Amino acid sequence: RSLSKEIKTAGRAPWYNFEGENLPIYIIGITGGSASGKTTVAERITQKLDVPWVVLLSMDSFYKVLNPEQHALAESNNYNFDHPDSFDIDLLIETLKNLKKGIAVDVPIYDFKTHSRVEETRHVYGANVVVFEGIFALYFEKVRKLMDLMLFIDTDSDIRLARRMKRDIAERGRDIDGVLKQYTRFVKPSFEDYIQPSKKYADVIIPRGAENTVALDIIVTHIKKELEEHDIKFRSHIANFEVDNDEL
Ligand code: UZR
Ligand code: MG
Repeated sequence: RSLSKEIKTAGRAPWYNFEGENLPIYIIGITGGSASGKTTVAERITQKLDVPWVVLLSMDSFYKVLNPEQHALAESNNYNFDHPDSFDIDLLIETLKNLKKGIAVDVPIYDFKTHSRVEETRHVYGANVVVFEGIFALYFEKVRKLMDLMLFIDTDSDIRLARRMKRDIAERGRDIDGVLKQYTRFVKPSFEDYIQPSKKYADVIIPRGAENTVALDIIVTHIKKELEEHDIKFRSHIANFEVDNDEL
């Protein structure tokens, strides 16, 4: 009897074992300053991992819905989107905890134009690996406790500002003055007060970001090794199960 056949006939998703217990789900947290390359690194890791169920989660999905007053502030670039309080951390923790247990989740889709959640959600069935990226991915202790691997992307602030400028002007309809104002008022202080200090929790610090292919290779090799160890535990569990069955 092949293992994969058993899983199929058992009619369960592969992140459960035969006793219906959850297999360990591996959660990777990626942080770094704005425009450091978090999203790109998360995508590269996802591509290179080559396991069936990898889910990419962005902290952007967990922005709080703004009330009319905050909405007005946001319209005039006076709302601080770079503060830990602007995220719905309870929902984030609930989502990560459910994924960790192999339970399907509905991830909100945030619309930056209306500063609210659109009606549809992104239904995520479950995963073997979750890659979670965001400016405060390593900031909250309760979130860190759910992580199996924590990465900090260390990209120079001049490079980050240049990228942020390009991105915000090209994709977010901002102008130079607006970007610089937001950067000095919110983005830079947030990096210094909250993001940079979260570096101390990282298992690995990646200089430069996605262009650092050596770092990415080393990290992916490590994750694959960890996953294999999980898998070996899984297989030996199945082996014991079969021996018990034969004895009956
Ligand atoms: P990263 N942000 C936007 O401005 N618009 C969006 O649609 C999504 C995000 C900004 C957000 C924060 N603040 O500074 C930054 N604002 O993106 C974090 N306003 O995202 O880590 O990708 O730079
Ligand atoms: Mg991003």
